[in-house]
Amino acid sequence: MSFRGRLSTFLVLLALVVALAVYTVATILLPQSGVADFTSAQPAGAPVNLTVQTVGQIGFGANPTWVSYLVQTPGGQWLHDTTWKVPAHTKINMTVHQYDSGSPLRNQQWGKIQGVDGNVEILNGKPVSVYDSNSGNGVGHTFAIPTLGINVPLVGVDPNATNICSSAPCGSSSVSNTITFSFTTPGPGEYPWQCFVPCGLGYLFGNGGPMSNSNYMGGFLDVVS
Ligand SMILES: [Cu+2]
Repeated sequence: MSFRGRLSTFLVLLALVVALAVYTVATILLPQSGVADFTSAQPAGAPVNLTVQTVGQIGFGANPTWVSYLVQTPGGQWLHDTTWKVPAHTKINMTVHQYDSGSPLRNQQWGKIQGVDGNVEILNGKPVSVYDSNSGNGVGHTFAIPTLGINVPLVGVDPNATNICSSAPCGSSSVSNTITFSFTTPGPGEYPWQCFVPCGLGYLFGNGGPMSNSNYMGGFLDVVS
């Protein structure tokens, strides 16, 4: 084989190795984008466990400094995806791991837990029906589904903690608050959900960037029969 032939063979093989390495890193180490499908996660009619996390900066992708939600698939993988497919007329037991710091709410109404079972959230093991965001660490984000009347404030972590997560997916080594609540899905349809805290730092009134692009601070509950 000529030198040029060997060189081109070498370059093709090198490209394959590089592509394989990039693919491996992308598929194993980084959260995937895809469909978070909970329709067959549990037996039909059984409650669905839906676990998400909210992070102060996602740490990867096109906008690594943006705040974001991530969702955990039934298989345990974290996805950067805010459209969640769930069965109709089914209880959803939702867990939010909140890793971001907070601030007082612009509208104290968002501190009231509404539209979920008992109108309470369980914040680190304690039931809360109204959170006073002028106290403690304030509120980092909210989880709201306006068409279902759901509003849940996600309390902020200590901004002075030394172990604030700076890159998702965040884990138990980072400071967090755990918020759980339950609600029952209605009939089939697309139900938009969003955060109401203007958390798009650096954008006009905090409502640009992650607040006005999909897959960060808003998404859809894709309810199917
Ligand atoms: Cu937010």
